[in-house]
Amino acid sequence: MAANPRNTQIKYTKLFINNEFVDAESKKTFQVLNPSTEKVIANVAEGDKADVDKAVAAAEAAFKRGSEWRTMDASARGALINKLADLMEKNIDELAAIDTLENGKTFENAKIFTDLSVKALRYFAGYTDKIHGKTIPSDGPYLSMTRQEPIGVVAQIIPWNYAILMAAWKWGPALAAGCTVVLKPAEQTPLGALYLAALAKEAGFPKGVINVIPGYGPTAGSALCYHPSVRKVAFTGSTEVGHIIMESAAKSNLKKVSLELGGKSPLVVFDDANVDEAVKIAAGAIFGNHGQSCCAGSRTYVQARIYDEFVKKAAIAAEAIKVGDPFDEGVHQGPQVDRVSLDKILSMIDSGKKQGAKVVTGGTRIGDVGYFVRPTVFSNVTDNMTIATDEIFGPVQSILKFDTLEEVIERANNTKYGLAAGVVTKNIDTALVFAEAVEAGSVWINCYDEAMGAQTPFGGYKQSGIGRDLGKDSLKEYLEVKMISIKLPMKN
Ligand code: TXE
Repeated sequence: MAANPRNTQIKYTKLFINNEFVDAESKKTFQVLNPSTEKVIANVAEGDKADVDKAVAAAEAAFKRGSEWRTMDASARGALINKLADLMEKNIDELAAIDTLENGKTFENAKIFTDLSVKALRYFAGYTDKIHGKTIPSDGPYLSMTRQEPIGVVAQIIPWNYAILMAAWKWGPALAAGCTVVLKPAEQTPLGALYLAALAKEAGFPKGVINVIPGYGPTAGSALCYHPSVRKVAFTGSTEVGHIIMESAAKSNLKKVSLELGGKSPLVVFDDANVDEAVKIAAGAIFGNHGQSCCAGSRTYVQARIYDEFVKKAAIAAEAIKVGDPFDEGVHQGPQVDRVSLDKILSMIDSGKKQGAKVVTGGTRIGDVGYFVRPTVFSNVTDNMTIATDEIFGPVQSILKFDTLEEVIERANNTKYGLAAGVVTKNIDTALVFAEAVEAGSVWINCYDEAMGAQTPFGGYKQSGIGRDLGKDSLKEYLEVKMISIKLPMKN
């Protein structure tokens, strides 16, 4: 690890197949940029169909009956996952520096999320020898039981916003279940996953159990989704690509699909709340990770009586966010991940202005090098404005006004998404009625985005997804249930 984390050397830039770093068959590479400087950090091997075929073949061989992985004791599998977690912990600064270099999140946050990744792996390591079936009272003289078996070769396609955390969220349950994996990291952030692959090799995972293929979605990603030997695809990313992934699964081998997609999550502030506290929760909900969070609280509903005060204080909170070099101490917000994202955010801000919302603060890019956006607060937002319906994925808070609980429940649910929601109130009845009525996979009361540890399931209703990451619920995404019945001489 370099003394200055900005100078961290990039060691791994090739595809990881069968425990070896190899060039792409095509020998093609693509550039990974530092979003703070727009300079090239590394040229990375660009995987495509031929490489996916190799990686899937390696994962298939590793999953074959009698292989080292299949015959390994479940507890030993847990020990291996824990060993990987140990190595991540040992290299936490270097991993976090890579995350900051390629993604732009603050170094401080990158360390927090790497630590959460370690914890996620440890959580699933503990499950390896606790995955078991049932005995069932069938009719007749039979003993019936179930086995929970690994589904097989799994493709995992992840985004760039929490590159290391997403890899850990996906690997943890898949490896605990006994699957083998081919991971395709996002094209913006392949370096963290490649570093993790090197650590997995060092930990002692048998060859072929973990493979990493950097590359683009429509090429490498699509090849994985159409591959006839892939039994399951786990995806985190946009709702648009979620549709494409289901279609590929349907058109190929009906592989299982789990999807964690976009959101437009409501955070509802009632007028009995402490306004300062509510402003803080709402700012954290939308500005955390530069707004690049699928569960960001991107529709802030505030009850009419406290609306003006809330807006004023929200602007002050946004202005207090220090934007700058993500390696600098005290900086809260680095750059957005790439030019495409920057342009999308700026055009959404523009649409907000054109459709009649009021910019209370921010609304512009900062500087002309790096993809920095001033934390932005819109007031006078109405439900049909694009900034209230579409995912912005940037540091843009949209504040809407409401009057009653019934009204806000209906408006909160009036979206194709259903990932998360929050409510701030001192009234337990209000909080629980809202929490039950809102169509969302996660609901936070008097907090937001908290307790996102390995223990709690995470995923969406409606077009925010299918299935769950984390928690015990995520394991079943990687398991098949086999029923075995044995004829007995008599009914006991
Ligand atoms: O997502 P994509 P992008 C949302 C957010 C963001 C928008 C676009 O609103 O502004 O999506 O971001 C791979 N077959 N979220 O373009 O394209 C791709 O290579 C198979 C929400 O980054 O969905 C990458 O690895 N794979 C989200 C991954 O999908 C394909 C996080 C995500 O990229 C593919 C990110 C294809 N045809 C963006 N096309 C969240 N839920 O957190 C792309 N990919």
